[in-house]
Order: sequence, then C-alpha cells, then structure tokens
Amino acid sequence: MKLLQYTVLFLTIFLIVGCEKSGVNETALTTNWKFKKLGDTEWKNATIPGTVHTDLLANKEIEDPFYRLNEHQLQWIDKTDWEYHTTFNIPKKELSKSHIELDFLGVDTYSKIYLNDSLILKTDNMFRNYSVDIKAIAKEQNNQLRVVLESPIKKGIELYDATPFNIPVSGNDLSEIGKVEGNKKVSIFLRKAGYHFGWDWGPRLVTSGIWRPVILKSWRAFKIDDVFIRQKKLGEKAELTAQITLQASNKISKSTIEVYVDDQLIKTEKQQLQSGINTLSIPFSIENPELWWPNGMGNQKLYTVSVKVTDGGHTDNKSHRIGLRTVELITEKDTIGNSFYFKVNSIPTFMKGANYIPQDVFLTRPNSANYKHILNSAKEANMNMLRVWGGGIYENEEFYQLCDEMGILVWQDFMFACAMFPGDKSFLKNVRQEAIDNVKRLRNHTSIALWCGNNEILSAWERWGWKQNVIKEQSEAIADTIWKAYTDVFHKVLPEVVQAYDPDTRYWASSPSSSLGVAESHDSGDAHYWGVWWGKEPFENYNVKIPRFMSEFGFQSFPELASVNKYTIPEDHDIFSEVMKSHQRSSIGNGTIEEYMLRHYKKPKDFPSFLYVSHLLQAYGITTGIEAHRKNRDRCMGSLYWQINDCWPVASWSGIDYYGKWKALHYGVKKSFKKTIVSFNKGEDSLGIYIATDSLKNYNASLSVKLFNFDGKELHNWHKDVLIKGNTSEEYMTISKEELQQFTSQFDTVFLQAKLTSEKQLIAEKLHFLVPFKELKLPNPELTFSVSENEDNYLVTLKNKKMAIGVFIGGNFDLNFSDNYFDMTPNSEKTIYIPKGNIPTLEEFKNKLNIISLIDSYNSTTL
Ligand code: BMA
Repeated sequence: MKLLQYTVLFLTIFLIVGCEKSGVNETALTTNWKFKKLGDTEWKNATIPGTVHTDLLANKEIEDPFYRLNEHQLQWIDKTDWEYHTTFNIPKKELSKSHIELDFLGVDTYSKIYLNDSLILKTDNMFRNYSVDIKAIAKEQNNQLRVVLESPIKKGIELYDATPFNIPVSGNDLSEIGKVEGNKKVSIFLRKAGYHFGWDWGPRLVTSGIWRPVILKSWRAFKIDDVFIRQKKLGEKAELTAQITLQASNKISKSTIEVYVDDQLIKTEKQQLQSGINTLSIPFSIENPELWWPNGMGNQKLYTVSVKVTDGGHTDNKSHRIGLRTVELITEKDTIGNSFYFKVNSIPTFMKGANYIPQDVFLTRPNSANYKHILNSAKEANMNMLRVWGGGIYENEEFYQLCDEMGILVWQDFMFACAMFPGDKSFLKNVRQEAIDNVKRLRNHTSIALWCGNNEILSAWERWGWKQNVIKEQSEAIADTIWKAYTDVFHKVLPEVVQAYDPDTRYWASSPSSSLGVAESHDSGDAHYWGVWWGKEPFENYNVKIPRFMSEFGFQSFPELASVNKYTIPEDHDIFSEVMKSHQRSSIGNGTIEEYMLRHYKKPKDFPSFLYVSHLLQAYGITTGIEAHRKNRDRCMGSLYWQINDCWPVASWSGIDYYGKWKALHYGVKKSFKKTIVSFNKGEDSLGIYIATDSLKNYNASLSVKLFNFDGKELHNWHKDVLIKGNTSEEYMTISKEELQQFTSQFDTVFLQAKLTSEKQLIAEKLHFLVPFKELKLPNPELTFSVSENEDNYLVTLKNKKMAIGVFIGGNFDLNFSDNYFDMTPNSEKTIYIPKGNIPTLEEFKNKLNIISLIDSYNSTTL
C-alpha cells in the first residue's frame, strides 16, 4: 500500500528528473530486505519502508497489537536491537558516474548503517533525511547494506542516566505500560515521534525501522538539490523567484537555466556554475495570476513551476505545484488585547478545522486511500485548516499535496509536545538540522500557513506548575537551565531556521500562548480551552470562554459498535471492562463521558446504546463550541477542535475513528462549519438567533423561526427580512421566554426551527430544544424506511410522523453515509446515500441496516 504511494512518487520524480540524458538517476531500494533480532541467525522477510512491529506482524511472529490487550505483551520489542539487510546491484553506467549516494529519507531512530562492511552513517533523528556519498565503496554486484537499529528505550535510558537533573515530562509518556526500568520517561531524549511512547489517545508502541525510502542516486556533472519558489509580489502580475541550490562536480562555464510555468517556457538564463554548491536566484513572473483560495472561498489553482538546468549533455530538473496567495497572521494590539487571526489574500478568514495526529501508530501503514479519506473528510466538512500537532510527525508529501489541492491550510507544529527538552549543544544542533530538513521539504506547499514551535510546553512550564516544582524539588539553577533550553530551541533555533529558509511564513513559538514567552490568555494569541472535559465544566461554558483563536478544545466519545467489534469480544462490552479501559488513555476517560452523558441524556439501556449516545453527546458539545466561536467572530477568528482522527481503535476526542468511520461529531461539524449558519444563543430569559457567515457578499434573506410540538403542530412563527453582512456574525432576532410561554407551557414537548432563505433557497437551518434532552418527552417517532439503489449508491428513504432525534443508520458498514445522526422534524422525509462499496446486493444492504433514534436508547422504564 505504502509502497505503491512511494512508487508513484518516485515514478513521478523519475519522469521529471528524466533518465539517460539527465545524468541524475534515482532508484528506491525496496527489494530483498530481510530483518532479524540482532544476534539471531535466522533472517525473515521485511518491507521497506516499514517498522519492526509491522514486519513481525507480517511474519506472524506477533498478534495484532491493537486487538484487545495485545499491546501489553509487545513491550519487549522496543528493548531489543534489530538488524535489516539488503543487497543491490548498480548498473555499470551508473557506477561510472562521479557521484553515487544513498539517501535515507527517514530512519527511526538510532542506527548504524554499513555498506559492504564499512560504517557509512549513524542516525539519531527520525525526522531528518541523511545523504551519504558511497562512491568509494560502491560496486557493481552484490552491495551489502546493513542497518542496525538500536533499541530506542536502551538508548533513551543511557541519555536519561547521563542527565544530572530531572526534566519534566507529561504523563503521556506511558513508561509504566512500557515496563521501563524505574519508570524512566525517556521520550524527550530521542528525536522521535512523541506519541509512540503513548498519549492520552494512543497506545504505547515504540517503533524502530526504516520508515521512509532509501534512495540510490547517481549523477555526473551536477544535480539540483532544491528549488524554492518564493512569491515576491502578488498584483496584476505575480512576481516570483526560483531559488535554486545545485551541486556541480566541476566549474561549468555555461549552463542554461529555464523556468516553465504549466509547461510554458517563461524564462531562460545563462549562468556559470562553480565546483561545489551553487545558489542561484532566477526572478520570473506570471501574468494575470489566478489566486489560490482556501476551501469555501474559491478555487485552488495550482501552477506547475519547473526549473530545468542544462549543460551540454546533462540536464536536471525539479517541479513544484504552487498556488499564488498571501497568508498573514495578524497579531496586533486592539481593544481586547492582541488579535490572532489569518488574512488570506488580504481577507480576514475565520479558520474552521481540527487538530490532526498521525493516522496510525505504525507510520508506514496509512496508504494513499487513507490520506485521501481524511483530507476529503476535512474538505467535505467545510474545513479550511488543520493543525499538524507537535507530538506526531512532519507529515508525508502526500498529505500536504492534498491540502494544497483541497484548500486546507496547515498550521504546522515542530515536533515538540507537553514536555521540557534537553538543551545541550548536540541536541540543539540535531534540532536545527531537523528543522532545516523539514522547512526545506515543506516550504513550497501553498497550504503551509504557520510554523509553530511546540504544543503546550509554555503552558506546562508557567501554568501547570512545572517551573515551581523544579524550583521546589530540584533548584532554581536547574529551573534556569531547563528554561534556557526552552528559549534556545523555541526563541532562537527554530525562528532562525524559519527566517532563513521560509521567511514569508510566520513563526509562533508555542500553542497556546499570548505572545513570545507569555503564557496563554483569552484576550491575546491562541488558546486551548480544556475547562470542558478536564475541568468538568458544562458545555454551556463554550459560550463564555471565548479566546481570540481556539486552537484546541474537545470532548470524547467511543468508536461505534461496528468498530468496537473489531478489537473486542462480546464479554468486553462494558465501558469499565479491562479491554475497554485499555482502549481509553485519558486518565479521567470513560467515567467522564458517563458523567456528562447523565447531565444531558437519560441513562442508555445497554452497551451499544451507550456508544451511540456518546456520539450524540460529543457532537452536541463540540458543535456548541464551534458555533459559539463563530457567533463571536468579532473576538475569535478560529475554531480547531481536538482532534479529527485516531491512530488506533480507542475512545478519544476524534470525530473520525481509526477505521475511517465518521462519528456524529464529523457529521455535525460539517453542518456547523457551513459557510452560513443560524445558531441559537441561550440567554437568561431570552433566546438570540444569530447568523454567522463567511460569505464575502452582503445579501438579503428571510429569517423564520417556528415553534412546533413533537406531533408537528405549528404553535407560532416569527419572521424577519434581514440584510446579511458579508464576513460577520450578528444577532438578528431575540425571542423572550415570556413570549414563548404565551404559545406553550410545555417546553418538554416542543422545539424551535430556524430557517434562513434567500431567493427561495434554503441557506441554513437549525433546531433548538428548550430543555435538556433528558427532560424531553419524546414520542415514538413512527419511523419507517425503504431502500433502493442507483448505479453507485444504495439509498435509504426515511419517513417519520413525530419528532425524531439523532436518527442513526447503523450496521456493519465500512463506508460513511451522506448524513447520519440527524434529527427529523415531524412528518418529514429524508433520503440518505451510501456508496455500494463491497456490499453486493440491495437485499444484503437492507439486512445489514439497523436504524434507531434517541428514544431507542432508553429502557421503557426510563421513558
Ligand atoms: C491537548 C493536546 C494533546 C492531548 C489533548 C487531550 O492538550 O495537545 O496533548 O492529547 O489535549 O488531552
């Protein structure tokens, strides 16, 4: 799967780079790989890119690490050294070239690499790419490449023991599950994805492996190392420069450099190349540029810019697909504090999205289809930003390519989260190189909107008591040393790298923070609000805890039953069973879901109902938050909830489970992130009806609010013609409690339906209940359905007589429905689609269906 993705990538590179004439030849070493425990004699087949765990699994040496409690039996793997081996030949023609190198695009993490028995490389950072000249050792036949991977835990313990003081680390490093001697939290010493050591949504599976391709490269006269397309000015024409870094074997008196835009030659220059590294800067322009827009604001035009260098018989070229746009982060003083919002193409843009974590604990498993699924899901849910969070990885090329194509801006963290880090010289040097490698790799992507130093480290130091604890338990001098390491990394090394390699993109040192080195506040900068969940505060607090930009907030749910069935057996089906608790990593997990659930809903009658109500609860909470942020856009200009996806099957804050199934949250988010929404705001004695819009135009519309009972009888309606102002949020109508009481005395059997229409089109719609769900006297909705099919989809047409809340089309389906977990007002009809996938017949589809609504989750006695 992964192999296919890289093969496509390398085929593309191969086609671009050219073959015979180019002088630069690239081959990914993907075959003949074997692996074994260091010291063992028997070699087993291995897949590169891959990990030790996935190779052991493929060889049936271990059981599925995600099934039930298996994770706990596999902790020996990270305490073992492993060895990988392959052989390869180099065609004579390539061998005769003056430069032959091996590029390692990702080795996890500590390794010694030997070619033909010579040590050619030592690695100590999974995020870096390494290149080694092997000209002197390479031969035509039977080159022996051996990679010895040292146990990350053993290496970590060495580094831990060599540090004369304790560096604070959050409890996310699950050293206890890892059975690490003395419970040492070693993750911070290794430049390796933090979440491999466990997280409050992730397993503890500390991998080793060659996780990105190994490339054999040969070239003669010169090779282009890098092309950075910088956008200088964007007006009637776009002025750009191609900054080219190129290595030449010898001085070349005349080389021709050509720049193509969408296959059209637009610039030619002659340059003299020096032996060694050359840096060239070629200005060029694009007439009548078409701008790139975030999702929902316009098209995502991408221009293919290619740079071709030729000298006599040698050619090399590199291409990037780039969008023309400006992204500015505006952090300026205002009447509240300091703003924090993005302007895209000069337009203040409300950021709608989520936080993203790696899609699997085993990084080589997600394939192209998985990447497309997550990013399509983000796009479909009307998102325009994802935050690539700092405890995971700098993602694969494909992730950013899809973001470029889909109009999803990326808030890119550097890989530091929830821990203080060492700050010795070699650590800083390593981090600097990691940052250079990744900024250079990603800076051409139009989607990159922000580089952020770390996740929650400043908050932890200043607000969670870490600094005080270090002073109390160790000394003030040690606290100074630890803080100096922080400022060296986040206030010096990283911003220097961004300034040098991607000067047009803003750097923000820590999420959340008010400004450089100043901890979080709701008046300035970005914020993570965890009062709901960790603080057990009510969902209603989302309406009052409004920061300038909400970069994290969240609430958990379980995966749906069909997903839970994949990692459990029926006897595990209790939220407090050992297996369900193990697939829950938040210290307050399942009990907190239950506690909030009982605040809002009646106690569900059984385990499947509990899972289902947990989805409704999560969607209700988080969409309340999203709409609160959008209603307050004068103050708050972004809403990124925690988290869009999962890295294994688990109860978590995700809106899409590990198997790709949308939870109620994702369906709900899609509605709350629509361009224009209507939303109710509950005051003490009145209800405000808001319209929030990202549409840039003003338009006339009609707002109607109707009061119905659950049988469908209209009790009253309010109406107002409104002028909606572009890119604003405003309260357009207020209905007092007193007024409502004139039309009904039974708030538990009625609902309000607000509809916004313009030119006979329904723009937005929202339902509102006047009492908590658990107090509603829900009738039997008399829900019926029929099924049919068209070429690509099965269709379910639902009809109901009375109010139905949270209609859920369940069953063992791998694919998502066009809508799910929706409310149906009395006497309505709704048709839902599901792609046919691998369900062969309509009959089979029908038999799999299990349709319920909220009332079905109650015992008859709880009605
Ligand atoms: C935030 C994140 C993660 C964590 C999540 C839920 O703090 O940055 O560290 O998983 O909250 O606790």
